[in-house]
Amino acid sequence: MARILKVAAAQMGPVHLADDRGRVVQRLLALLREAHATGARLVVFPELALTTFFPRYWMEDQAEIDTFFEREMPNAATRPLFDEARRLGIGFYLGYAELAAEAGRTRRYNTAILVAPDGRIIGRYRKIHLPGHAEHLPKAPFQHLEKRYFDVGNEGFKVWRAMGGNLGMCICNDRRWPETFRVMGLQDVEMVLLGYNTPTENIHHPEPAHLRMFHHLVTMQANAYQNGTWVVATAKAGREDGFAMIGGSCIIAPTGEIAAKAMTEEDEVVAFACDLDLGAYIKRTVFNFAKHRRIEHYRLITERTAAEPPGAG
Ligand code: CDT
Repeated sequence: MARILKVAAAQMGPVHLADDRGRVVQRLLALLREAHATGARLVVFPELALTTFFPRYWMEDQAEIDTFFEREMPNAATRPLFDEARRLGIGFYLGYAELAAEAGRTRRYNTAILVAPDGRIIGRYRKIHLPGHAEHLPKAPFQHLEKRYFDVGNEGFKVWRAMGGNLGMCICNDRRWPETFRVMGLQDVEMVLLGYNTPTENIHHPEPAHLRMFHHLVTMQANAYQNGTWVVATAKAGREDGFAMIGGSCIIAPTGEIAAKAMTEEDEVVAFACDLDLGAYIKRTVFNFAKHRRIEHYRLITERTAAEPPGAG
C-alpha cells in the first residue's frame, strides 16, 4: 500500500516587532485549520515563527534579547496551537528561539520541534549552521546577528520515525549545506522539514536579487534528489517593519522537482500528498549509498573546515 503523507507548508507573511505572541499564534491557528481542511496531516511553520526576525537588530541588553526567547514549550502563548493540533489530529514543525538551562548554564538556540498529532513533542533540532556575524556592522542596512544571539546546536542532524515515515529537520541556512542532507540521507530520511527567514538583500556581498530565490531552490532541489527525499520548506516572508524577506515556500519531490510552491509573500498554505516511497528507486539505483559511496576518499570533509589550496598544508 502506498505510503502517502499529505503535508502543508504554512508560509507566514511578516511578523512585526509590535506583534505579540498572542496575535502570531492566532495566525498560526488559522494556517493550521486551513492546512487541515486540505487533508494535510503535517504542517510546517517557519523558522522563528513566533516573533519578528530579531537577529536583524543590534541589541546589548540581554533582558531585551531574551524577550524573543521561549523558556518552555508549550507555554501559555503557544498552548492553543498544541491543543488545536491535537483536536484536529495534525502534526506540526515549529521554529522558535529556545532559552535552555544546561548543566547550570543558560543556552540559547534557534530551534525547531516536531509535534505529533497527539500533541507530544517527538523531535527537537537546534540550528547548526548559524549564518551572519557576531559584531555590530553599523554600515550595513540591517544586521544578521545569529552568531551573537544563538549557540551552535548541540544535538546533530537526527531523523525520527514518525507519521509513517522517516522525518528529519533542519533550519534555514542549513539547507545550503550538502552535509546537512547527507547526514540525514545516511539515516534513510524520507522527508526533510525546514523553516527559513531569508532576507532579500545579501548584506555580505551585493548580488542580483533574483539569486536569493535561485540559490534557495537550487540547493534544496539538488539535495532532495541526491538523497532521494522530500523537502518541505516554509518561509516567513514579506517586509517585516520594512525589511524584505523572500517567499518561495515549497514542497520538493525526491526527483528534485518542485511539487508545490507559494505564490505570495503573505500567510499562505500550499499542500501536497507526498508518496514517501517515491525516493526508493533513487536510493536503490544512482544514489545507492551502500553500493557507490567511497568514504575512503571523503576524509577531508570531516577533518578540514576551511578550504586550503594544494601545497599549502
Ligand atoms: N535565517 C537564516 O539562516 N538566513 C540565512 C541568511 C544568509 S545571509 C546571512 C539563509 O541562509 O537564508
